[in-house]
Amino acid sequence: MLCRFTIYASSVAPPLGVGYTGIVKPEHKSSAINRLKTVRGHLEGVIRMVEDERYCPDIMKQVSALQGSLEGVNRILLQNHIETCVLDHVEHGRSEQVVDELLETLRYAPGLPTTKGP
Ligand SMILES: [Cu+2]
Repeated sequence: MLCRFTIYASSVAPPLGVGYTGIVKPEHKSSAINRLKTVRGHLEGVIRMVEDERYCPDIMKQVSALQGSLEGVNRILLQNHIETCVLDHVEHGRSEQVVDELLETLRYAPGLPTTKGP
């Protein structure tokens, strides 16, 4: 796997994500894109529902389905991130930073534990 760090003009290591383009496994990329395109089509339908003044709970049900679909995209991205970027950062001696970033990233993945208490 190629490291995709770009050259950073400093002797100080940049924050994670700065100068880093990310690494996307082809299967995760196609899965995320396909799901996002499905969401886009679904969203157009929900917009039409609002324009047509459909029954509110019916619209809310569709919005909830969209949220679930988007959370699925985030799960794919999280899996990809762990399998690629996180391992890459660990290999480059940035374990402590990547753990902090990962705990922050988990906030975007509902249903998974976070560092925040109840
Ligand atoms: Cu990543």
